[in-house]
Amino acid sequence: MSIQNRGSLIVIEGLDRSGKSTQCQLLLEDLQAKGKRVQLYKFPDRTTAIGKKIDSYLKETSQLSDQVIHLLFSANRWEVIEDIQSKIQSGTTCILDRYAFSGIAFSAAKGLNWEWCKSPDRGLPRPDLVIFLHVRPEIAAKRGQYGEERYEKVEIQKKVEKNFERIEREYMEEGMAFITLDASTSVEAVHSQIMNLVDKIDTSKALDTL
Ligand code: Z5A
Ligand code: MG
Repeated sequence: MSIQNRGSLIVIEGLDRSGKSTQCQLLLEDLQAKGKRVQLYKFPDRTTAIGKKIDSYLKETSQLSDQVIHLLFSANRWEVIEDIQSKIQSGTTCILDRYAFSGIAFSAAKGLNWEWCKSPDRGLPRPDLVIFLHVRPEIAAKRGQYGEERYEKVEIQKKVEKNFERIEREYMEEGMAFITLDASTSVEAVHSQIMNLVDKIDTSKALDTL
């Protein structure tokens, strides 16, 4: 199959409760309604053996060192990446609900070295488009289920927000389409901005790596 027929790789990132999963689902349904082949992946994928360890860490029923949990989040991406790559090659668009950028932003917020945080995800496919949903942590904290898991505290989210700003700067300098959207508006308004960006993706180039 020629590169022109490959699917695109779209990542939705954002702070906690910024509406990532809501928007991923709407994007999936919209693309499916247009007759496209599309698959949604969520990170962390809590269904695998590694994912179950991550889930218990997030629910604070187990403790792990900062380095170990960082590597587990990365391993949780590597364990499905062959599947994602083959889907893309066969023309299926893949939507990722969080990706390596969350890994860097959260682990660096705990004080881990920036470059060390980036290194285990090097070699993963580079997205065609990253959309970062921005909501002020104080507003996100008022949304459903906030505060139930380990990182759902406004102080941590503020550090994570700063780290995402740095991530955006660094990857944009490398030419990545990393776009921040104001996600404090309505679900429909955010969705229509996402569709505008997705419509402009150019899949004529081969996917690069992170
Ligand atoms: N983490 C990490 O440390 N390292 C990594 O490598 C990765 C992740 C991949 C769990 O992630 C934690 O793992 C996360 C980062 C860390 N910790 N934190 N914080 P997760 O993705 O599994 O977390 P989650 O439990 O799914 O929450 P979430 O993804 O942050 O929520 P969301 O997907 O962004 O939001 P939502 O579920 O779509 O919506 C939340 C609520 O807001 C819901 O009631 C909606 O109806 C409502 N909502 C949505 N949109 C709107 C608008 N526009 N207006 C008003 N209300 C809205
Ligand atoms: Mg979610």
